[in-house]
Amino acid sequence: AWKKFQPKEFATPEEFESEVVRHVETTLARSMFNCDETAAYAATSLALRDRLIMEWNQTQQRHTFADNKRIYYLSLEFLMGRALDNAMLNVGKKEVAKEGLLDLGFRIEDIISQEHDAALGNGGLGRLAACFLDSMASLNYPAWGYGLRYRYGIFKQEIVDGYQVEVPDYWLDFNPWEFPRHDIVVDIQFFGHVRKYEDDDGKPISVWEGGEIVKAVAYDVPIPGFKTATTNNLRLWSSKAASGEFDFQKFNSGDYESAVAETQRAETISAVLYPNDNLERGKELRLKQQYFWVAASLYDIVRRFKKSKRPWNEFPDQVAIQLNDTHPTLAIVELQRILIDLEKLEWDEAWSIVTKTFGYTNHTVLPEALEKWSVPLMQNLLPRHLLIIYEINLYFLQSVERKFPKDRDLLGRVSIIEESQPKMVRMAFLAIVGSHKVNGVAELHSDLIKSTIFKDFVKVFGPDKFTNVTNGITPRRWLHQANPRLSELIASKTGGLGYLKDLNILNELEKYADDKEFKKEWAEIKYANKVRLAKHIKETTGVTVNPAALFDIQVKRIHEYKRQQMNIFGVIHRYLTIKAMTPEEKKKLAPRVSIFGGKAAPGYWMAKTIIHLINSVGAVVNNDKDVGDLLKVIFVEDYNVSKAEIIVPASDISEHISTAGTEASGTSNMKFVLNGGLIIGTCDGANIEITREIGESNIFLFGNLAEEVEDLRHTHNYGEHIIDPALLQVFAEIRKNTFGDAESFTALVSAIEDHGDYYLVSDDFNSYIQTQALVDEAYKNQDEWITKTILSVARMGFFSSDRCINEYAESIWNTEPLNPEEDK
Ligand code: 26V
Repeated sequence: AWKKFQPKEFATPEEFESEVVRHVETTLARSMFNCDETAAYAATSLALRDRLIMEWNQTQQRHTFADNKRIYYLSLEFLMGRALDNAMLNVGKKEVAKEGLLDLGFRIEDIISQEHDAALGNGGLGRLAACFLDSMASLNYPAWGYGLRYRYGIFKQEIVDGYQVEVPDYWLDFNPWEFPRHDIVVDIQFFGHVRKYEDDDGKPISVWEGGEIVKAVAYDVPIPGFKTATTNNLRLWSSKAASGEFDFQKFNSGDYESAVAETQRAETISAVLYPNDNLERGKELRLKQQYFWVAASLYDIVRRFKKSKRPWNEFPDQVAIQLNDTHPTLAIVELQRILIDLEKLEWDEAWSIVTKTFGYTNHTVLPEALEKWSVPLMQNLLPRHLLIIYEINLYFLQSVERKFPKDRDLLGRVSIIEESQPKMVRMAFLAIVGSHKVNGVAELHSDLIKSTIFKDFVKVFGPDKFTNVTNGITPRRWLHQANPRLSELIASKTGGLGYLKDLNILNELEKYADDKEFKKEWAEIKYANKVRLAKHIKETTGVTVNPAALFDIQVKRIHEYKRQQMNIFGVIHRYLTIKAMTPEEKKKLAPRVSIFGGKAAPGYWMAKTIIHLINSVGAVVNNDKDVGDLLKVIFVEDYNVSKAEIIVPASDISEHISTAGTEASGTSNMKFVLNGGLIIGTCDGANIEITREIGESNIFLFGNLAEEVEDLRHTHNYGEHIIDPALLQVFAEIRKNTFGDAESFTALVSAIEDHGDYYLVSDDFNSYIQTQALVDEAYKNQDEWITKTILSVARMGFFSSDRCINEYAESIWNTEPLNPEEDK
């Protein structure tokens, strides 16, 4: 009889140790005498992985047995970062592992830092998907993530002579966190043609024939919940040539290159993550990626549903699919195709199932980021899907016409097909029409999509189709893991780690906001975190920074709308101010370290110029004896999730300074405040709700409001455009070649002076500088500053991604958690 394997409990450090040794000696075929940190990392991960896979199996069995509605989160990006520390903390075995490893002669931090980040994402959108997976598992939702297994994640950034250089991120060399499922393979079709005929009953039939087949192979990544029995699954698809090997005939006749060409071409599909965020370029390979991933995922979801033998009309009761932006919108078309072409349902019945199944999240209002695919491209690659899109559009436009018979313009405005040359498929419109709910990611953003880009759809569908779910972050990674000492202090005052499951418990910290002892400890922890970052800065840049200085941090993708250029112009302004100060005045100024980090899309020349300017300013300021410790400018190379875990806890003030109305939410703003930093920011994205939660006196807001932006832009273009005098001074200094050849930076300056200052840097500059002066003043009063940070942390409960997931479950997915205790 089959006796179930009992995984090791890791009840004692010795038990853990013995599993590590077993993996070193058997799986890795090494001896304890040549076990270095890399091998120790590998063995530690493998030991933990054994446990995760058992829990994964039990979870899947439980979910199959219960047969509840499942959530499928489709995202082209999952920015997971490191897995080991997270796995140890979530299963509650970090202490045991720590002691076990120490006994083997290793420090756990050194082992953790061996791991390569899983960097399958660009920025906020991908990290949000990762936080959501953590929350769904921690809350016991039966949920799957579906994505692509890129061979190359986001590129590594090197700074060479002040310029960004991109290096490929080959991360799969050794990845203990994935399980290849060579038995789960799906054939994916591309190209070909559609043959139409009538069946015996005269019903029109469409068959998609010909073209080529690529195989999708599943790789599973276990997602352990925090202190739960749930381990969910992230399924990533990898592409493989259908023939498996190359063409032996060609190979034997000496045509080696074309023999491998097919294999190469198939494998290219999942080879690389597109490094643009917020810029759509309409590349065929990107469309191939999207369909490949969507078709494989839907095949998997439909197969699982069919096992239950339920009728099709119950599909939406069993399946909720959330579209992370428009990237997976083809899933709507693919499900309709499966239902009408393969399962032979009537169009209307199929379409009703489809729309009940999908929800669509919008993450940006920037017009250049809205996906559109050319009709000829789609006709060639996905001929059947294009026909279905036309039919979806026809029925949709007919319904609009019935509702608004006299409004011809409206039809053109809401059509899924843009009548341009060539015609384009508007993916956001398709996503809205094919979903039952559309949500934005912060209140302002959700209001803006209703009043701007999707205005006409509010008219057509009514306002209830649109909703808001303000983003959140997982407190497990972004507090407990990144800032263990702060977590421990909070736990000691709130009755243990329960606050990590119910973040509103942080409220209990309010009573310590004036507690002398508590404040002292609080301040010591911040200081220690700053020392840790200062050490990293020293090691990576050679610059010594004073941990007692005010750490001012802006880390995020480099983009004009996020306005790192305004920050560095502000730094130059500060530099000039310091140079003009008397020694007495200098004594009164709080020393500052301005820290930047972030990647520029490889083809985004302006963003690269901003990086160059930051580094050039740093090279001058950091070596100026007149300035000394009063100002340092640092660019942290290769900002990623694991760097963020060092940077975020070390901040005194962080910058979230996008032009109002452009940053959909932002999530690092939440991470910084949760770690006891204050923020300076515009009235944009989630900053607004953060202000509402923590109180206006605990945040430094500045700048024009979203409602004022349009008029200001109009004035720049058609009225008088006066540049802020302090900013002109900064430009004059740049022109003196103070920071190297001024010509390198003309584009940055003339975007403001000559090209309408689209992002309103000049309009907000004075307000920005003045507010930074308020920050200087406030920081001098450390006692009050600390009180502000404690009160802020105490009021951040709302921004847990657990709250977000519960809101999605209730208002979009109509699902409930599956409590494993009750179920057992
Ligand atoms: C768009 C595109 C266009 C095609 C090429 C590749 C690519 C990759 C990503 C995107 C999506 C851009 C939208 C985005 O990342 N939005 C961010 O979403 C965060 C989570 O909701 C939010 O906090 C940020 O404010 C928002 O900018």
